[in-house]
Amino acid sequence: MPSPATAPADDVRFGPLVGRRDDEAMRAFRSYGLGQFIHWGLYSMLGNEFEGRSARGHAAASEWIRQWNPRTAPEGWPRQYDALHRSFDPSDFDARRWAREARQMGARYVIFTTKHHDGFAMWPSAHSEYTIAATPYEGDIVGEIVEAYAAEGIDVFLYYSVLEWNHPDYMAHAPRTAQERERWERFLEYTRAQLLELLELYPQVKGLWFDGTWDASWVSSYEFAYALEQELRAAVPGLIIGSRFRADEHGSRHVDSSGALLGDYQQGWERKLPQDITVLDGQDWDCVMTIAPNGWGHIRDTTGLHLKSPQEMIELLMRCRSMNGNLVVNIGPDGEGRLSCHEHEIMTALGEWTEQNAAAVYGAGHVELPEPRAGILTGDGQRVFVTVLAVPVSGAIRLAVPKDSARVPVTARCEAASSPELAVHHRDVGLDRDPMTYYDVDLPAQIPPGRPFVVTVELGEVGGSAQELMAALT
Ligand code: FHN
Repeated sequence: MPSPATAPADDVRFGPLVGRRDDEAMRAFRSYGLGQFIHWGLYSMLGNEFEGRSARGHAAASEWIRQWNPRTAPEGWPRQYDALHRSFDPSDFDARRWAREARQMGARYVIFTTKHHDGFAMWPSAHSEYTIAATPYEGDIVGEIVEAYAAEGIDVFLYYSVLEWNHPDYMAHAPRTAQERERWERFLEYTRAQLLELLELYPQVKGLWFDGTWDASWVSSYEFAYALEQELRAAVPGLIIGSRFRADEHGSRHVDSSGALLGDYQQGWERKLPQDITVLDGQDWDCVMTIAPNGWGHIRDTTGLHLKSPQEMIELLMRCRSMNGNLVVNIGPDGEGRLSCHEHEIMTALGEWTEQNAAAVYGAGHVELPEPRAGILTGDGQRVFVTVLAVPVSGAIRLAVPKDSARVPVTARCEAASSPELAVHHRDVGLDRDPMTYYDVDLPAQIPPGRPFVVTVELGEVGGSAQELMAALT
């Protein structure tokens, strides 16, 4: 998110390495529309409980269960947690099935947790003993995910947490003594080695999604991180790195102290959306979203938690698109590799919806018109798409268009209706000195039940033949 600039650009030496990119990879990023986030690791085996005791309210989130408050944690915690890998053997894991379902959901990119804050590597890293290679599972989970998703045409981003709870060399504070500096240097080298290893093993990845980069130790390592970002970008040309990776020398994160974005896109939108497009300062962005209020890893017992409905997810998706962002919907498979019924329901609904309304989602973005009360606007230059969330009692949606606009609504359709053609009427109902004029689109007599639906409005020249025809009809 933008934060106030506190220094002129000249005072920032460790600011952005690249400015706003317009290469193929970033153009693809801008049109992804919908993504899938997968939080999967040892915490997935627990589902936020251990031996019948719930960690809800005692740890920040289900994937944070290792940090269970010691006052209420089970005996021997977190040692018990650190031994979970000995029985990690997901019998139902099928990367190809996940990838197929992600494609059917309409996801164009996936972000997969290679290593969360517990430090466990889901690939057989040569730089750690605490990896998938030390489990009964005989496979490389990251490798399987990368291959399966890429085969479905879904771009892969690797999530990587710098912060590690149980690494002997990790510390949250900036190193103070010579001994701490030595430990921290070792940790930095280990981080660098793992990241380069990931890119070497899986060169088809399109991006790295960093997390756990807020501690003072990492923030103060800005010079190291700056050099490492250069190395990572050189290792995979076109690699996308968001704004969570590193701070500048003044400790500013996401944007540097002069206000410039630190990375290829703004990565700060987590479980919340910008109020409106002006907040975004023209930055590329995505929003990562949980289905439960919080909790990215599997939650076995969701009793009493509000799980977002398919309708809510569709609305969030279209709000993101209306502000040129992507929505990334998180799933937290269980320790066997199974998704919950609700996750399936959300994915199926998104799939049906994005398939029917692809034009409104993928190639479309912000429209410089006031949003109608009925719903959300996206557009592609030729067309305006209204995602209708609330049907007006008038039975029509009203679009406001500047009076001097060269292109105005001429025809409209609703593919979800039994008779898709909709009438468009020019309404001269402006207020005194109103710079806008108004167009009403009659909604279908039979409103498609239970879901938001899209009305596609074709724009044409003022007074063009289509508009004259409409005028004759109305
Ligand atoms: O602490 C993590 C959390 O567990 C989760 O991975 C999210 C995903 O964006 N990131 C961190 C909090 O910002």
